Amino acid sequence: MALRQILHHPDPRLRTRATPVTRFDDELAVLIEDMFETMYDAPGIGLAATQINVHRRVIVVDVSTDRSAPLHLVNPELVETSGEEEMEEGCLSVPGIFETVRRAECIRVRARNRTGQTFELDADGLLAVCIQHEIDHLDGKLFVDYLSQLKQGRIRKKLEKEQRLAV
Ligand code: GNR
Ligand code: NI
Repeated sequence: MALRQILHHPDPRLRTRATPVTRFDDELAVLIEDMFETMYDAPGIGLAATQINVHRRVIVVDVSTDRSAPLHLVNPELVETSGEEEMEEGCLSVPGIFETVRRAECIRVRARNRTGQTFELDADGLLAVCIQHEIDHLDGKLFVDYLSQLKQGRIRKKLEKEQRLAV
């Protein structure tokens, strides 16, 4: 197992559209293990492979407070959504920024597990928000994209400045 480095906005690699997984092999199992380790270490409630510069459609999620609900989804697809909900979001790739985003309240997601078996999952609340946030990452999208241009500009400047100071 290994910790992987998380890319930070405005890194252009976060804008990559991930491609579907076709081989359910040991390399995939290792990727998923590393993603859990990296997510728990951060700590965060979700992580998309995009964030560690692996452009394959894989996400991990655990919205519990005691690491008791790990979920991994390979090639996740929203098959149904309903309602609307606003929640304050953060992102490990946009550190220190927390803003309200409107998303679907209830979702049904279809995905495969690490051995390639298909399953469906119904989610609402924080889990539904988190899964939508992670699927966005796989499409090269960040939660800040939903904010006004003014806010997006301020956030970009703040993070660019922090990254200049960090080197
Ligand atoms: O740790 C995270 N918390 C969070 C809070 C509200 C909405 C979404 C999230 S996901 C985030 C981890 C992350 O960046 N995943 O991509
Ligand atoms: Ni994120």
